Amino acid sequence: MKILFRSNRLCLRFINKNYSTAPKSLATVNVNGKEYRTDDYTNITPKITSYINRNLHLKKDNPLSLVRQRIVNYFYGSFTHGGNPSFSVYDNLSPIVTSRQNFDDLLIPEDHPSRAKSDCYYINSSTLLRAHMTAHQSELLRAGLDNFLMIGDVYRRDEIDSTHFPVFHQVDAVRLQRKHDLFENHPDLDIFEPSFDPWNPHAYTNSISNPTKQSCHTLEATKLMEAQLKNHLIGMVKVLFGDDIKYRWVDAYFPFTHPSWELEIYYENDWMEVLGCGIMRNEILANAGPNNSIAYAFGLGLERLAMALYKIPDIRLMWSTDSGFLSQFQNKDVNASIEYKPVSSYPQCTNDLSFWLPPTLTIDSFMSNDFYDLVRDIGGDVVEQVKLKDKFVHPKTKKHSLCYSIVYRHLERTLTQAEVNKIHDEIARATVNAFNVVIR
Ligand code: FA5
Ligand code: MG
Repeated sequence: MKILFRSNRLCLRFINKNYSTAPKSLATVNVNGKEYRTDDYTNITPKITSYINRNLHLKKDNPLSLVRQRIVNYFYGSFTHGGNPSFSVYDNLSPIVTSRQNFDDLLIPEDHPSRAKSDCYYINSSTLLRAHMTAHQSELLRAGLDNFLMIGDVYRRDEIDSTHFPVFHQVDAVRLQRKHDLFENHPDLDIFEPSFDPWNPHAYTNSISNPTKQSCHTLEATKLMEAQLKNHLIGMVKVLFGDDIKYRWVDAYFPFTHPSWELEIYYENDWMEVLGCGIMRNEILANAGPNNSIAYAFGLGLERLAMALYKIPDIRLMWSTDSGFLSQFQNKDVNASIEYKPVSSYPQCTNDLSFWLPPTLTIDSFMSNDFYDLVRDIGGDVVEQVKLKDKFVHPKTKKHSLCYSIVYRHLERTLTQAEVNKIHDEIARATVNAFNVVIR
């Protein structure tokens, strides 16, 4: 899943039955040393639980940590207040959050596809592994903060390839301004339209039907915030990649910002989305406390930036504990230019898996993310990619069939065909058990 909050995500996924690798018979599950009750939402797997506390973003020699430090330095250096950095940094917040934090506080509608079991790792219906760092925005605003960065690991059920992993890292930020900060030299200008009373925000229905601004905000405040937001982010990208970096802004949609944009950079002959951002919905600020203010927010992916910056070809390498990988980032100045050199490239091994779906399932209703989780649980990190190779409906029996290619490759040694076959057979057996399919 590349885009969590685009409005055009298919809702079709909702109607399907979910496969979960979690042991259903248990009434509780232990996550990070704490027992949680399970229910029909529980789909967190032991494999996923094992990533909690790895904290790659804080490990000294990990490329993610180098990029994190450069971003933090940029924000510390660019914004000071009386000589002190005006941004505070939270990089140690627990990834276990409530659905209120991850969704409700951010105005994400009840039926929004990003809440689906097929997209998130739920501990139970009210608790999940955060799917984005924005989950902490409201609690930090409630605590009285106005300029802050939230950095950590996020969890999403997703496809498998060189740029997707179910655990990745985000830097999220909020920068809040009051009238006297924003319009220091223009006391005649205001944040809010005269029809909106910031001291009584709930008496007003804030509309986002105008693409340029929220109805409660003035055009001047929105445009000034947009200019600051874009300048700050382009400044950051230039500090990382140099002044010549090619970039473009794309209009976007997030339930918690309006207007919203995504920033893409040109990398390896293609545009790559690196962050989402926008002007925070005023309802979120009003609910969390700081009225009479306007804020921008953004969220970026550390892996994408690290891959582009250090020319790291595969996202799984970030998790490597191999000294051949880590030594390339060891004892380096955070600003050093580093180009990753593959330690060695081991051969791939591709095995196909074809099966007939049971009469209750069709090609469209088969939950591919459930299948990907199963493959990952059994194959572990030697699974480099799973791709749908073929779909077929039998003309007579009308039975549906799918064929997936599973690409196996170890990052640190050569896999033998016998080893791969053993894993592949296990995946086939588990697929039969989980989905009631018949192997072709
Ligand atoms: C979000 O997660 C929003 N919370 C970002 C945001 C915050 C918008 C605050 C507005 C205000 P999105 O799903 O697009 O949005 O992810 C943000 C970034 O995370 C992406 O631009 C990308 O850099 C990174 N990202 C998303 N999915 C993956 C993935 N599967 N693997 C690696 N990086 C990813
Ligand atoms: Mg996106």
